[in-house]
Amino acid sequence: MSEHSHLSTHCRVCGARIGAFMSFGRMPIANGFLTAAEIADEYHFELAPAFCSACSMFQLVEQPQPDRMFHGNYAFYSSTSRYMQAHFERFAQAVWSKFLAERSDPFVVELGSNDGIMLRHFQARGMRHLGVEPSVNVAQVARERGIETVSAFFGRTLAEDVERKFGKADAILAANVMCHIPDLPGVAEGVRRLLKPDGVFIFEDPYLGDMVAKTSYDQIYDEHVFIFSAGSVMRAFARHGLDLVDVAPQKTHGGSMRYTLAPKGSRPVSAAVGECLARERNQGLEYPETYLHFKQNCERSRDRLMSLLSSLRRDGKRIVGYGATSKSTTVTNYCGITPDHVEFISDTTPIKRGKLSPGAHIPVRSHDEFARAYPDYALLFAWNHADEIREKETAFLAAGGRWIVYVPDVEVIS
Ligand code: DWN
Ligand code: ZN
Repeated sequence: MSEHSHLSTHCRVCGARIGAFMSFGRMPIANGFLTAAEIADEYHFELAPAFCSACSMFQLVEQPQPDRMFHGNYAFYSSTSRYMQAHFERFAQAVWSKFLAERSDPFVVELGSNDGIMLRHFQARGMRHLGVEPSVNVAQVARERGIETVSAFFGRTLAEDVERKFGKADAILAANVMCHIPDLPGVAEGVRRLLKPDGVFIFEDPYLGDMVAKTSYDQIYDEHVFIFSAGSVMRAFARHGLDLVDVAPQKTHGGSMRYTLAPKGSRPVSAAVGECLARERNQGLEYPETYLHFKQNCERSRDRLMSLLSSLRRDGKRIVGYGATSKSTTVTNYCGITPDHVEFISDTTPIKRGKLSPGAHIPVRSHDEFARAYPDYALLFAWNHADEIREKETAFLAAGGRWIVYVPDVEVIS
């Protein structure tokens, strides 16, 4: 903890003192795509993770103010991936059949409902539903689809408002949202108040076990103030009268975990919870030394990636990035990737195109530009969508193109 001891604070969950075990350096907002004129005012903060040895919560020491990250120009629209659309349809179906089908007039709330990718399946059943989404542009897309959405940050006060207006919820859902909210105790309290005594709270987020096993350090960026494990989730919510009753690993976002919580004592705890906790102990997720090892793995990954990119460029090869992901902001800025290494990043999201990537200032261009003159190498920043992307990019391979990946290892694949 020594070299970053100036970066210390208190655990957001249990209040114990925590210190950063490493720093990724000064970082911009991960989704802060910008124009050349905006470079001079680009905001930076120090991206440094810490592990709380008291409650085992993995968290950022410093996080920018939420309204710097989630606002009227939030650049990530959930529905950009076909796989994710299918995933959320399955998620909604599973919640419906397991918890809601037998109930009369159930009410479901989703925190961070984005463009309505999951709630639309409840709306299609004519169910009472409410999305809570602070980024007004994506919330507007949901509303246009007829999905009832409020643009606000969820917490105790909003939970009370929702309860007054709609009554208590049978299910509260959240996908890739809980790990974004610094006031986890406030949200847990809001959830406990809004949930019916026999209700369930189900959320999923990138999983610490996968991140450590795969050295996928690019899950660490401003928005992800926490990276959860079953152990840390169980302890954090027990403080607010919620039991962790089930866990289920997910393939999404490079390895996620779905957690099911319920008011204390209201449901049996599945065997999967105990098994997962045992796996986490074996993996060392509860021990601070694990994170010193993780730090060394990050440094090794960075050095290998940079030596590969530099040597390819020395040989005159063209390299283009694929997917201007939030994750890529950590990779480009931590590793020192510049427009000299990566000519541009191809991305299908209209709001990102024509802009520069945060910090590294690599131009973001349309997929058409990628396809117009295939580069020699594509650096797969959207590695979590690898199956979907490789399936549709067969022409790139046929033209002699190669993929560069860095999770779990730095590799060239064809
Ligand atoms: O937690 C979060 C996760 C769920 O989503 C948020 N904080 C923000 C976001 O993270 P991300 O930006 O790393 O997510 P993705 O899904 O890895 O981003 C994929 C990017 O790649 C998008 O900008 C769309 C783009 N893309 C593309 O250009 N062609 C994606 C696919 C599948 C493609 O074929
Ligand atoms: Zn703690």
